[in-house]
Formats: sequence, C-alpha cells, structure tokens
Amino acid sequence: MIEFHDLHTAGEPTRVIVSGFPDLGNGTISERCQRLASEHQELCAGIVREPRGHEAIVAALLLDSSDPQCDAGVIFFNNVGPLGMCGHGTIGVVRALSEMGRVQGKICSLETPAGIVRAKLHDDGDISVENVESFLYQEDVEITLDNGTVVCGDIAWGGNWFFITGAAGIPLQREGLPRLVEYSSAIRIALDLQGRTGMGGAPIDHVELHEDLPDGPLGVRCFVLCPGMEWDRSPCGTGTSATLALKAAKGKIQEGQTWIQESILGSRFSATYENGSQGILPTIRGRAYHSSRGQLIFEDDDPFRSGFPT
Ligand code: PYC
Repeated sequence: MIEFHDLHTAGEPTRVIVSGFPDLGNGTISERCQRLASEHQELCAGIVREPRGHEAIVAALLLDSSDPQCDAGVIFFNNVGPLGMCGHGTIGVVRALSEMGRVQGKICSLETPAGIVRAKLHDDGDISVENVESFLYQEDVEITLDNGTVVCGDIAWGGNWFFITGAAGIPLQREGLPRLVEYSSAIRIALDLQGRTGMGGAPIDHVELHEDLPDGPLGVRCFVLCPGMEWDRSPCGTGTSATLALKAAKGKIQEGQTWIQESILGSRFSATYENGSQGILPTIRGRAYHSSRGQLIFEDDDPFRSGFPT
C-alpha cells in the first residue's frame, strides 16, 4: 500500500509518495533513480496512470538523501519515466514536507537526480526554488518537420532539456490545445529523428512554445509538452529556468530583474537569476495547494495494477 499526498502547483498535479514504495537501496539519488527506472516501471505507471491517477500527474518519491546537508531526496517520475528535476513538483514537495513537520525553519534542501536544489517558504504561502544551474546550449537550431516545415529554436537546460521556439501563430489558449499538442509533438519527433540531443546525447524531451506577454511585465505565456506527450498545466519550473537562461544569454533580461512565465491556464511563476559559472542560477517562485491524501491499493488480481495509457 502506497501513502500519498496530492497537490497542485499552478494547476499541475504532483503526487508525493510518502511511504510504501519498495526499498531502492543505498547510493545517491541519481543511482537510486536508475534502479527505480529499471526495476519498478510497472509500479510507477500504476501510481501515475489511470485508474489510480491520470497521464498529467508527476509523482515525487520522497527518500532519505545521501547528502547529510539535505533535508530529503526526491525522484520525480511521470507517465513514461523519471524526470531530472521538476520545478512545480519541488514546490509541491516542499509544501507537503512542511505540512508533515519535516522542514526546520523556512529553508529546505533537496537532493534530486539533476543536483541539489534549495527552497524557501515565504510568509505569504509562496515557495521559491533555487534551481540547478541552467544554460543555453545551442542557438538557432533548425529542424524539419515531417510536412517539410522548417522550425528554428534554441536548446537549453533548466534541469531537463528543452527545445524552445515560437507558437507558429497557434493561440496559446485552451482552445488551441489540440493544435499545440500536434505541433509540439511533431517537433519532438523531428528532434529525435534528426539526432538533435542535449549534452552527452541526452534526449531533448520537453518542447516549449512561447508568445511574449502583452504590454506589461517582462515574460512569456508558454505551452510545454512533457516527455509522455502530456502538456504542463503550470508554467513549468524547469522550462522557466531554461527560458531565463536563454533570455539572459541573449541579453533580454539582466541579473535581478523579475521574469513572469504564464501557463495556458493563466497561472504564473515569477523568476529571477544570478549569474553562475556556465550559465545562470534561477530562482522560481509559485504556490502549491493540497488536493487530497490517501492510500493507493494494488490488489494481486487487478488487471490494471500497472495502469493503462490513454
Ligand atoms: O515544473 O519543471 C516543471 C515540470 C516538468 C515537467 C512538468 N513540470
């Protein structure tokens, strides 16, 4: 039996797994993440997918950290496998840890497969996350879709790999969702077919489409396609970090200025950065809300123990 807390951050769900997951042994969170991916695929799918969940859920498995300076370790996984980091998920995890009395004071450090992130609980209920160092990797990359359209975009790291480009005139509104999913999926497939990768051959498994915010704050409205071809309901914390790295590299935003990233639902993260050694050190701020707590039950003869794709 798995005990969980469900939360959402700016509309995007996080299922925090508090107990009941099989032991992943010792080692760093990165090493335990590899074990989770190779030995527990079916259980992970059962936790996230229908009938116990749904395709958009990101699960966050809480573990002890291998680093004594961290309050906890966490492995994020979605409908198709682990994520390096997850910004909205970290905000959810920190809110859950705080409710469980597992945060001393206002600061919390977490070990993730992508590195250590630090979070702060603010008096107004917001949580900010100092994400991993983020950077622009390749600029003005052209890829050709299967219909012959050439798309130009940038590849950036924000804790996950992103291909970032414009929305090609598709409205970044809920009514545009079927076309946004179709267009960004075509980009994702073209990236794979044309051998475009992040560093070390890592798949570029997130596609982010932008449109500038109309007059007012410095920022963008965005659509993010996640690795399992689901779209992020939140403005995507790692996507905001990758965007900030890209905008900073192009001189569109300066250290200390506030950036606003808005989701298709209209929910927002604010972000700032400090210069890092290879890129930037982003801080993302948002808010998480509890939606339920409970136990997941997997009966031996249940034909849908491992969920099903929709
Ligand atoms: O907030 O970083 C994020 C994220 C990644 C995938 C879904 N959300």
